[in-house]
Amino acid sequence: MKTAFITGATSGFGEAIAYQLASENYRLILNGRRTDRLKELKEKIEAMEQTEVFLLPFDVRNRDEVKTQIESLPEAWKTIDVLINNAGLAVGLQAIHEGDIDDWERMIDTNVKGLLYVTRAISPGMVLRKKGHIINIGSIAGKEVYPNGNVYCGTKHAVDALNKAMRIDMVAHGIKVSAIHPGLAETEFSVVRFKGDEKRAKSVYEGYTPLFAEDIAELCSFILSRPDHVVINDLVVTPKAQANSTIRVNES
Ligand code: NDP
Ligand code: 8X3
Repeated sequence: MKTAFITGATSGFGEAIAYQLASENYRLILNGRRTDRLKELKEKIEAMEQTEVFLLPFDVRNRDEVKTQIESLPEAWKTIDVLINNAGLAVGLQAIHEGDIDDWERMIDTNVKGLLYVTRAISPGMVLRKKGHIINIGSIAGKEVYPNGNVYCGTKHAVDALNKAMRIDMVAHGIKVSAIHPGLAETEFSVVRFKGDEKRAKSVYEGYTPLFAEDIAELCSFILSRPDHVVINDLVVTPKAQANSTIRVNES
């Protein structure tokens, strides 16, 4: 039975990936900051599937906490086969001269530094075992930039670069590295971006069918289920109504 470690499993993609991989008999180590949600998820998954869930709540921005929490995993949970670097967020949507620097720090600390801290703690074990698969959740915002997306796009371009860099560093150790770059997907992403403004968040997904978290979970499953000799490097996925970061049509 393989073990997958998922960051940001309390909602959206991370939660859907947890259900998907549980249904495929992975044992799961689930991370996020909201422990109540993690506990609920563990109960639901263990009731539905023949698998085990270990909860490891921490804030990926806290360098010391990331290291000590991952080091504290019981022996039976230390062999991590799959790391899904998913925790991330956008905060704010403002022109560069009007942006809130605290928002910028949150995005950079979570999306870039947090992903690095977790990868630094988990990848040495994969290298030792010469086995493992890292999936980085990037974004279409890591492939293109769009008005007022400045710093979020910057962080996701960094994830794109790190995904390529990790694959170069890991190839000699037999570890696969893949990325999924989704376009517009209805999760809690926009509620977080617009700081709890549910109405504004909902309006982002009106007039067309967006991606759903389950779509991304299925892609994860596809990437992980390729034969050993095959690596999906990079996967960009949008809703049918979206051509790129700036062109999106209404569907009637
Ligand atoms: P959600 O807001 O639904 O989920 C984000 C998850 O990240 C939550 O579980 C949250 O958990 C976790 N998280 C955020 N900050 C931290 C932190 N500091 N430490 C630990 N966990 C954290 O959004 P999505 O599911 O949509 O987002 C998942 C990833 O997908 C992100 O990297 C996002 O940038 C990316 N993405 C999203 C797209 C979209 O349109 N939805 C499109 C492209 C990419 P908690 O708050 O409990 O800590
Ligand atoms: C989320 C997709 O287009 O809102 O990464 O940046 S987008």
